[in-house]
Amino acid sequence: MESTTTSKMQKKSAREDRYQGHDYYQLDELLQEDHLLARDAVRTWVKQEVSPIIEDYANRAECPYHLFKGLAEIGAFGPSLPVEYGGGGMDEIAYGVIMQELERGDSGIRSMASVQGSLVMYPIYKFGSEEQRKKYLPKLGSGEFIGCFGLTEPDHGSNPAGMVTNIKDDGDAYILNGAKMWITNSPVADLAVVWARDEEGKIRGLIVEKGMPGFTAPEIHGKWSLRASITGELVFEDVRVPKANVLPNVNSMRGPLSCLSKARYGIAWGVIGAALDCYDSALRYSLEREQFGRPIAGFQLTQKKLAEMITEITKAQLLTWRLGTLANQGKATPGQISMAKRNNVNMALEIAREARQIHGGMGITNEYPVMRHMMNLETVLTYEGTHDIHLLITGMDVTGINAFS
Ligand code: TGC
Ligand code: FAD
Repeated sequence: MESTTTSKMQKKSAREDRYQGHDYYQLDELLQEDHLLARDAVRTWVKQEVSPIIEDYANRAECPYHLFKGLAEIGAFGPSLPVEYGGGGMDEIAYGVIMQELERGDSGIRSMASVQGSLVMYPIYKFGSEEQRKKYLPKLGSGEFIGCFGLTEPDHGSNPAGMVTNIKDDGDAYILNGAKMWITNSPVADLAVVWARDEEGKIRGLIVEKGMPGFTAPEIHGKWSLRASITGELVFEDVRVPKANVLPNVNSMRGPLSCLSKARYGIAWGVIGAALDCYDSALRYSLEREQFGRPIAGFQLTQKKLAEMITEITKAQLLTWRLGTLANQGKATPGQISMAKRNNVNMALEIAREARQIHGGMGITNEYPVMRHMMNLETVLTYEGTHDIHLLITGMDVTGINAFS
């Protein structure tokens, strides 16, 4: 027989989402009306579509990819790409606040949007031919097609330039061989933007479509993190990819790395959402939970945690707002983006851990969002360049010396 506690917790897993946002430094005054409108629309959508189901999907390690269409409708795919190419025609700060609200719901939901917009639509827009743009971008922007991005390989993660996936010329096509690992959305994707080495050793980008003979995308199981996001491999065994599917305007690592810059920028904003959700939950819980005859929020040690959380969130918000302003002017450097990604993900992870402590034993349950955010953020700390790789990027930027190899 099901215990009362279990059934109560399962019912409560579709918890009420009481999040209202926190703006300690009145940073909303730095945002334009269209940013606030976009932010509030996505916040409402997350409350309606994500919060009621996310604990359940994460618990079952299942991806709610029925949300793809809704994400498209709220303009989450390529918010800063031109409208005629399936984007939202907004600026980089709008892109940032949208990612923040999505990741407030779940890092995996933000991942869906990051991959589709910044890692699939962006390279096709930036490096593709006009025919490729017209063929793929509207369908990706509307959520009719799901895309994925294949850079990481089993033996080349932090060092993607070492990739061994390769193409060989075969008349009107290339023959693609190799494998990619840890690819978000690959098992459900209609197409993959794949990076491979050509016979001259140059890095080329290809659009590989589902159903091409020799192409498979098996799912990776057993993740304790990003459980509501689907991850897989990409396996290529003599796949014949028409030359029309090769991105014509890129032939070096600058191509995939510039896509990463776009996505890392979105993550720097996104994780503030996860941090805010943890802070929000911890603040509310600490005011409601009593021990020793008073709310635990009244103890100095709890206040230290909460005060430090909102301080770090505010610093991260200021960092991303400035980064967004630079990005709008076309001046944000890869080094600045690395600094923001590294700082903000670490900040969010630390806040999730502190928030978990404030919730005591309840903090490990799915009645509160903190443990899910905490587990998700372990992935976010690693993908799109690990915490240490971003430190080395900053180190190289300030010293001029490469400490990678
Ligand atoms: P390096 O020699 O430094 O640079 C090669 C060329 O690229 C340029 N460049 C960049 N351009 C734009 N944005 C960036 N971030 C750039 N970084 C470098 C650079 O100026 C140069 O241009 P040119 O014209 O002189 O050729 O390249 P390297 O191969 O030595 O790279 C070094 C390193 C370690 C920084 C790089 O490999 C790296 O960032 N490694 C981390 C790997 C990584 O982040 N992988 C992410 C995979 S995708 C993913 O995780 C998706 S998760 C999605 C989700 O679910 O949200
Ligand atoms: P490694 O590179 O093997 O690193 C292991 C450890 O060694 C790390 O701590 C790292 O910091 C450290 N290290 C490595 N080199 C150095 C060095 N020079 N100096 C000091 N320390 C070093 N990739 C994609 O292409 N597309 C995707 O959609 C995608 N989605 C992902 C989704 C998930 C859930 C996960 C977990 C990963 C995803 N990735 C994706 C891959 C991700 O980008 C890589 O996991 C990441 O770049 C690290 O590579 P690795 O796992 O091979 O670790």
